[in-house]
Amino acid sequence: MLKSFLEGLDGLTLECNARRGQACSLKDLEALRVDLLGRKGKLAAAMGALAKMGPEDKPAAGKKANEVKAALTAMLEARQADLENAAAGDSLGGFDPSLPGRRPAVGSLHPITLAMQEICEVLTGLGFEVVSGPEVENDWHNFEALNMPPDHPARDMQDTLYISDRVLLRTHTSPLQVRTMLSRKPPVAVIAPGKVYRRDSDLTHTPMFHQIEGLLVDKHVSMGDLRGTLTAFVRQLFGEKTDVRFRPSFFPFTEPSAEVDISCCMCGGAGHISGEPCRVCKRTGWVEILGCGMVDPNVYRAVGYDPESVTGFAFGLGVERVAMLKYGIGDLRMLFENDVRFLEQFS
Ligand code: 2NL
Repeated sequence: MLKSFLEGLDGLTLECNARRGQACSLKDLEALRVDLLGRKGKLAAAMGALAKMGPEDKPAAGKKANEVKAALTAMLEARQADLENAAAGDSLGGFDPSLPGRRPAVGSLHPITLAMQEICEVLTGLGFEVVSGPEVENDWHNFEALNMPPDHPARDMQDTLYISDRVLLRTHTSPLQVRTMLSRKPPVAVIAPGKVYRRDSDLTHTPMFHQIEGLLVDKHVSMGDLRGTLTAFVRQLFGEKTDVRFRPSFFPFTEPSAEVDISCCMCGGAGHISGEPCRVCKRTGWVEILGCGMVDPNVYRAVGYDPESVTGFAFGLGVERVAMLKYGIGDLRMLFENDVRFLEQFS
């Protein structure tokens, strides 16, 4: 009799513990309290058995009944406190499930990629088509076809990264244009963006850098076309107010050749900013932006074009230089260190 009475009370404790977690409102909890502790509840029913017990069992049974009543009351009160806190917005130790989630960190494009994309967008808008090809090249596509004979100084081991006697890492993207001319008849209007490699490494040179070259070959292409095309290009890239000047220069693969300067985008061509000398253009008001020229007839001969019936222009520019000018980056090394604090400014 006593044993089953005590077991029944333990069962009541277990039941209360299980059911209080399922009570999700104060109303649910009150219903549970009435079911267990109410006047006609399960504990009251157990107490009915206590009255019928003999005097030898009554003290132990009564003591247990009081303990269970206290335990049930405490459990229900704890659950009530939880539910009241939840209603006040402070459930689960300050966790507020209605707050927005944390956004995962989102990366950004590298400034070189950004500059590359922007340059290609302007040039494709002017009618050029993007071509690509191998970074490992042979001597003929990289030098010979470009009017750079075997004794040309640029072929020196000092300047070029050779893989073997005749195989090398391309030193410019011109071999892409050579390959295009070999596989297509004129007219040709292509741009060749990509990585290029030189045996050079200091404050202002990296062994790998990025270049974009352009080539237009057709009948009756003139130096005036070159000037107009490149002026339109740099004005779209650096702003319509940009001044442009062409200086005579030399490249083995073009004749005549020129270098193009634009009015300094830092100081607006003044050479100084509020009295201080401009560090971008070194007080000259101009910055060099690309090299260009009319394609040398020897290049046409190498690729099987008739130099008597076609003319064309070509140009090349360094992407790192454009990125530094456009985004005001003062140090080339910033572009290669991959410091996240630098890179995340381009998102
Ligand atoms: C520079 C100068 C230049 C070219 C690249 C070229 C390509 C072919 C034929 C003729 Cl297939 N020319 N490319 C021409 C003039 C200049 O680049 O300063 N680049 C950073």
